[in-house]
Amino acid sequence: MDWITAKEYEDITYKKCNGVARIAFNRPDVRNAFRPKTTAELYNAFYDAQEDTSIGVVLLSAEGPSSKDGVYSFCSGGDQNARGHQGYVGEDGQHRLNILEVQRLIRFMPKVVIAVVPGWAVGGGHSLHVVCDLTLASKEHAIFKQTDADVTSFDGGYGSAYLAKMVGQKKAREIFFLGRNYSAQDAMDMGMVNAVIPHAELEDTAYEWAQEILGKSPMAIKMLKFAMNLTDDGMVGQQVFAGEATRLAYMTEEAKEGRNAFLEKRKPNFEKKWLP
Ligand code: S0N
Repeated sequence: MDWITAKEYEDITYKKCNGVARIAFNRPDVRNAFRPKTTAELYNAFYDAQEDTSIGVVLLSAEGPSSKDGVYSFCSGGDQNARGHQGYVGEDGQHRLNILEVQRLIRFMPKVVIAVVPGWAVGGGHSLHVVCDLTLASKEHAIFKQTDADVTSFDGGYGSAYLAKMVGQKKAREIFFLGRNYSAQDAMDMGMVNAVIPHAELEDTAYEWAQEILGKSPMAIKMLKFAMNLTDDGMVGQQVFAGEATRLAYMTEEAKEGRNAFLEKRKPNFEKKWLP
């Protein structure tokens, strides 16, 4: 694999290779906690991947291990040093909750996003893996944990409610109310991880899964993602799915006739093709 750096950032790395984008947290000494700069960079990179028509799959991974103690992490959530009284405070002094914008971009982007979890996935980092389409986890080092109730910084959206759809109500409540550590195998048994992978093979396996997905119909993958999102996303889910239905309609002769008739100031001739 010849990963090429797509853009230089401070808190993340961003690379591309053969239709795959890899976005990785790069603050391993603080267990890859995100501060406002991190979330702004994540949003920027995810948006670039969304807009790049050569990219079909995005890996959300993490650099590491920590230079201090050799521990691997995916993400430990919001950086508690940056937490103010109304959100996380950036260099501009504003209080933001902009990880939620990153979550929405992952959720609604018409491409598959795979969480590649090499170590700790905690708090808002746990929520990020939940919102990704698939999760692959390191057999030896991945640990899943919800500390939101310990630090009064809780995700009442996808991180908890969607998790409950994924693992069931009782397990989701256990994860949040007790805040225990779960191994990659525990997480797979609960249904929130797709595969447990030996650590040394994790990144290569994620790339292979991405290549397998890239062999499928882009249209089908996109419509299936949006269809599976729809029931949990209410009117926004319908809007996203319906937008793609409109795009498909644009491709028909009927739609071209509708547009042309308007531009040519004449009545449209739809040839009365009312399919059964
Ligand atoms: C990850 C844990 C369990 C790892 O434990 P371990 O291995 O014992 O390491 P530590 O010694 O604790 O940590 C090593 C160094 O890393 C620093 N550090 C770790 N996590 C953070 C962090 N989140 N913020 C800042 N620093 C962190 C440690 O301080 C230590 O530094 P040194 O070496 O200098 O001592 C363990 O570290 C842990 O429990 N971490 C905290 C996890 C946590 O509580 N995270 C926040 C939980 N809440 C959220 O993330 C919710 C945020 C969110 O998504 C959200 C939700 C709704 C609305 C908005 C938002 C939003 O964020 O915008």
